[in-house]
Amino acid sequence: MSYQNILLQIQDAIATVTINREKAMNALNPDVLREIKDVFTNLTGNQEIRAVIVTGAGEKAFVAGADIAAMSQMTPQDAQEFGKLGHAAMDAVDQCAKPVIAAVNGFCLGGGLELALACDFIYASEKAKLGLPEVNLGLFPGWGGTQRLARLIGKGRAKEMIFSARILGVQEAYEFGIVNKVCKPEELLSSVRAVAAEIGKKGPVAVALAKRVIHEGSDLSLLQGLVKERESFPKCFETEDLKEGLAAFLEKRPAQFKGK
Ligand code: DAK
Repeated sequence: MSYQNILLQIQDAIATVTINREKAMNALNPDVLREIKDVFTNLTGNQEIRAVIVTGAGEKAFVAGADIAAMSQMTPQDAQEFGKLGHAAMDAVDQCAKPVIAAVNGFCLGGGLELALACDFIYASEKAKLGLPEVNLGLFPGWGGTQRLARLIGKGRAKEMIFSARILGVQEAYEFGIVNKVCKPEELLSSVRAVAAEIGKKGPVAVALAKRVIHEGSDLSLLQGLVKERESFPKCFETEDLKEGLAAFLEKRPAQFKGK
């Protein structure tokens, strides 16, 4: 699939996916969602990639939400399809076997915050503004926002944000635990690349298994989650990477992981 609305750049085993509709604040229409789903499905199986960054084109917006102009033309059936497509795109990000980091460079609203929440964690520019203002338009967050935000920051804060449509400055988003790190605008991408590169040096199979177990466990009781952890852990011992990691430690040299 060739992409019209996203840019895919791969450098030093890190893929950067840029939502590229700057004139519409990178708003998500059905075509963008299809492309996000496709690119993440492909990246998940790409052995060369160690981490993925998601960001928005231009200086103003990460993604300012679902495309409001497109939604204004939709019938209820169209909206149902749009809902399914949005879930499929966010799930492809969420379930990508690679670590996925959102570099939030500006407005991150509605479906844009839902996209960032589907990533593993968020770094944001000092200029970023984050919120779920859908109720201003007479709808509510329908691409995972009600679920992922409440799981991340707790029901009380998520309800306040969603019911009031209040848009947070980046410092408050950091204090709420939505954003892991606040960066100067000009340092955002280099900070995200640095953490992606650091993660990229680790055992890829171990990182992917840790991601999967964290995801599976967050829907379970602690005891059930510990069972998942126990079941997955021996898979590390089936990898060449584990032998390499242990040998490298004992030989006092950096490990060279192959992802198998
Ligand atoms: N959609 C389409 N175009 C948008 C847009 C959006 N979400 N946000 C901005 N734009 C466009 C503007 O219309 C404008 O286009 P032109 O007039 O130049 O053609 C251009 O981007 C620049 O925007 P502004 O002129 O408004 O720029 P400002 O700096 O003055 O304001 C702003 C920036 C981000 C504060 C403002 O644009 C704004 O409030 N945008 C809307 C933010 C918003 O309400 N976002 C939530 C959208 S609703 C579903 C599940 C989920 C969803 C939908 C369905 N189903 C299950 C079916 C999700 C819904 C949402 O995300």
